[in-house]
Amino acid sequence: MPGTRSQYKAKTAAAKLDAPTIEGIVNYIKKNDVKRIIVMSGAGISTDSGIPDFRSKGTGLYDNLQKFNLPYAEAIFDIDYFMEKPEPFYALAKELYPGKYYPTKTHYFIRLLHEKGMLLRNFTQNIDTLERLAGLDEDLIVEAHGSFATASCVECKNVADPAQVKKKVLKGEVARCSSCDGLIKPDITFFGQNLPKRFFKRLHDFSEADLLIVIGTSLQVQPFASLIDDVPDYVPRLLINKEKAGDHHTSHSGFDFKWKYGKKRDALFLGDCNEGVQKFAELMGWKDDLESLYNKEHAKLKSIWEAETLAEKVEKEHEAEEEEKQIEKETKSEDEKQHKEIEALAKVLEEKLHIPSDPQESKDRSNATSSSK
Ligand code: CNA
Repeated sequence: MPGTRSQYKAKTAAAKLDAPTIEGIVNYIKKNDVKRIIVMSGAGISTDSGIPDFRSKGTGLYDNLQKFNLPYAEAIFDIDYFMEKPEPFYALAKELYPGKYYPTKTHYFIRLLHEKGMLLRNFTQNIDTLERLAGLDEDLIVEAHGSFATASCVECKNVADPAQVKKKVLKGEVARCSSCDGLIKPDITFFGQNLPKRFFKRLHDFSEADLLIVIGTSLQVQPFASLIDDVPDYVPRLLINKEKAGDHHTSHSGFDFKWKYGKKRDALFLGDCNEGVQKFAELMGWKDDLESLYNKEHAKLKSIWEAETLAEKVEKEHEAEEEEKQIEKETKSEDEKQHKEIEALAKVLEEKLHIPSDPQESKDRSNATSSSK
């Protein structure tokens, strides 16, 4: 049921920020019963874990694709190009594959929002699965561009065994379908492909949000970028990013950081996202919560990965030992075989040349031969 005009006006008045900053947003949260925050995130929240983003000058993937000899940078994520030449994507996938990257403070900040009962949903463009790794429930995440978590055949759509795909990717080899030999592709959305069904199913979340936080994205990929306009007009929006994005000077609607039209609902933190969320947490009185959640979970993951690395090392050593034993066994049986062959040959020669196998007999025979002369 839509509300009345006065309700709408009341909401609009309440939503006005007293400053276009994180402080302004935190004051708004404290004054209002904010419980349905949507976080829209992008590659910028994972750069601190070591995964490059697309567009950062110098460090972004698009500035570092020369080795793949692509016709244009985006081709590496283009479905038509992939069908023709999957190798560059697979080479890149090896570098980006989940498993050795830790979630950042920003990922844990999103989880903290949930633990504080304030997160409605995290719409992420990221494919690195770090939100899951940070312990956020799957139900709270919308992976708008898919992820590396699953993979399927581009021809017959059969779901591939994730362990097999991982093995192939880490070896830098192209995975093929076991039933039709078609190309296997991790279920990340390429240019030219539809977004996952779940993305469209959850779009109505935006009309229920009471705050939008956009972190670490250049807001250049559609339709994701225009979701910032899907929250109601009275809902405040905060961008935390190293550069301005989604500014209404560069797109039709978008953010209005200058408050030129008096909406007073957009706020900006220009800088590193981990610093931004730390400031946010501090102003909310959650500084220690964020710190301890990050430290605890980071240490937990570290010990799991160290144990896994150790187990892999032991397994590899065991495999190497087994291989060595096998080679030794084969060499031994080869030696025995040769020995037997030599013995058999010697026997044939003895018989042909009438050489006695007993050396004494040979001596006797030679003595006999010389005395008879
Ligand atoms: P993008 O276009 O590369 O933009 C990233 C934005 O983040 C830029 O505006 C940067 O200035 C900003 N940024 C980078 N580091 C930080 C930081 N530490 N603190 C604050 N801001 C920072 O990436 P988008 O996410 O906007 O583009 C969408 C693409 C990127 C999606 O299709 C993703 O699949 C794709 N992508 C994902 C990953 C990943 O999963 N980690 C990595 C690379 C690309």
